[in-house]
Amino acid sequence: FVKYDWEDPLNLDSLLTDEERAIRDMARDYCQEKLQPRVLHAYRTEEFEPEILKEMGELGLLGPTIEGYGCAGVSSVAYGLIAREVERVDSGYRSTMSVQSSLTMHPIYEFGTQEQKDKFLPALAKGDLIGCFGLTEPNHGSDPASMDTVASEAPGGGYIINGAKTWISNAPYSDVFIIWARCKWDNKIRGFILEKGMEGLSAPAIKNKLMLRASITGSIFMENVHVPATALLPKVEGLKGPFSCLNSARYGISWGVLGALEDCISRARAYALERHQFDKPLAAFQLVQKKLADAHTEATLGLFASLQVGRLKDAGNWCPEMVSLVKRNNCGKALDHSRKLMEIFGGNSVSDEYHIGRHVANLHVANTYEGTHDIHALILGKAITGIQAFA
Ligand code: TGC
Ligand code: FAD
Repeated sequence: FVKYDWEDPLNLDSLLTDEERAIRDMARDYCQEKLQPRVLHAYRTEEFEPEILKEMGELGLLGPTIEGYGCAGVSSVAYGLIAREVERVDSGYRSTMSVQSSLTMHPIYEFGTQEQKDKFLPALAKGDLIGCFGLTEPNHGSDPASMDTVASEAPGGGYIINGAKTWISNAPYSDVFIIWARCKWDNKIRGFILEKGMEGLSAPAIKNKLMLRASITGSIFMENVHVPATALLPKVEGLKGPFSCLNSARYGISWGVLGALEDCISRARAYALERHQFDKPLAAFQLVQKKLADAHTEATLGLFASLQVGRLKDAGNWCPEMVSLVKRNNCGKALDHSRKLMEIFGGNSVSDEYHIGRHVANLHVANTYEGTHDIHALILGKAITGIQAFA
C-alpha cells in the first residue's frame, strides 16, 4: 500500500497537469505568505487594500481563463485551484478575486465589443481597475427576473439608467460596474458598463457586516445615470447574460469553499493534537476523530466533483445544473463541517486568533450568495423532475 496522505487522501494531485500544479503552488505561496498575515486586521477593521488586486494581477490570478488581454489563458481547473488557495485564507479575498474575474472580466470578454475588451480587460487583469457586478436589488435577490432597475433610451443618444442594487461585492472601490437592467423599449434584461464618476452613480459601503468582513460590500444607487451607447454589452440579452457569468463564479466557489474547509480541518487537527484534557490529547477521543474524519471525507469528495465539472467545462461537455450540484453541495458541506470542527476548539473558538470562527461566518455567506443552497436545490429539482418549483 501507499501511505495514506490525510492532506490529499485520494491523490487529486495525480489528476492535475504540471501547469495546474505549478499554478496551485504559486497561488498557495502567495496566499500564505502575503494574504494570511493581513487577514485578521482586514477582518477586524473591514479595511480593504486595493493593492491586493494588483498583487494578484501581477501573478496572473485575475481572469485567468481568458485568452489574451494580459490574461493567463489557463484551464477551468487551474481557476478552481486558485480559488481554493485564496479561500483557504479567507472567503472574502476569494470573493474579491472571483467578482473581478468571473463577474466583471467574463461578461466583458463574452458579451462586449472589441473596443470594450481593449479598454477594460488589460487594466482589470492587472488589478489597475476594480470591477463589480450588480444583479441583486433591495427587493429582488433570488428572483432577479423581477428587477426594478431600468434603462431607457436617452433623447440625444445613449441610455438613462435608474435603480438600486444591494449587497454588491467590491462596489465601493469599483471603477467598473457591470449593471443588469430591464430595457424599457423591449422589456429585455441587458448589461451595461458604468464607470466611476458618472453623474448620478454612487456606491456607499455597507458597514458592520457580521460575515465576509475582509471583502467590501456596497449598495449601488443610479439616479438618471446617462451612459453612452458604447456602455451597452451588445452580445447578450435576457437573464442568460448574468446567469452565464454566475456559472463561472459558482463553479469557482465550489472549489473555494473547500479550501476554507481544508484550513478548518488542518487547524482543528493541530489543535486536537496539542490540547490535552483528561490527560490525553483531544485527538485521542473517538468523537473528535469522527468530526475530523467526516469533514475530511466531504472535502475530498467535493474536490473530486469540482475537478470533474472543471474537466467537463473545458471539454465543452457540461451544463449549468452540474455547477449547481457542486456549488450547493460543497458550500453546504463546508458550512456544516466547519461548524462541527469549531466545537473542537471549545471556548477558544470564540477568539479570532484561532481563525475557525471567521471561516464559519464566511461560509454562511458563501452558502447564500450566487444562489442560496435552497435555490440550487430547486434548480436540481427542476432538472430531475421536469417541474419548475420556484414560483
Ligand atoms: P429561468 O426562466 O429559469 O431562466 C431565464 C433565462 O436564463 C437562462 N438560464 C441560464 N443561462 C445560462 N446559465 C444558467 N445557469 C441559466 N439559468 C437560466 C434560461 O435558459 C432562460 O433563457 P431564455 O433564453 O429562455 O430567456 O429563470 P427564472 O427567472 O425562473 O430564475 C430561476 C432561478 C431561481 C434559478 C434564478 O433566478 C436564480 O439562479 N436565482 C439566484 C440568483 C443569484 O444567484 N444571484 C446571484 C447574484 S450575484 C452574487 O451573488 C455575487 S456574490 C459574489 C462574490 O462575492 O463572490
Ligand atoms: P431572498 O431571495 O429574499 O431569499 C431569502 C430566503 O428565501 C432564502 O433562504 C431563499 O433560499 C428563500 N427563497 C427565496 N425564494 C424561494 C423559493 N422560490 N423557494 C424556496 N425558498 C426560497 N449580489 C450581486 O448581484 N452581486 C454581488 O457582488 C453580491 N455580493 C454579495 C455579497 C454578500 C456579502 C452578500 C451577503 C450577498 C451578495 N449578493 C450579491 C447578493 C446575493 O446573491 C443574494 O443575497 C442572494 O442571491 C439571495 O438573495 P436575497 O438575499 O434577496 O434573499
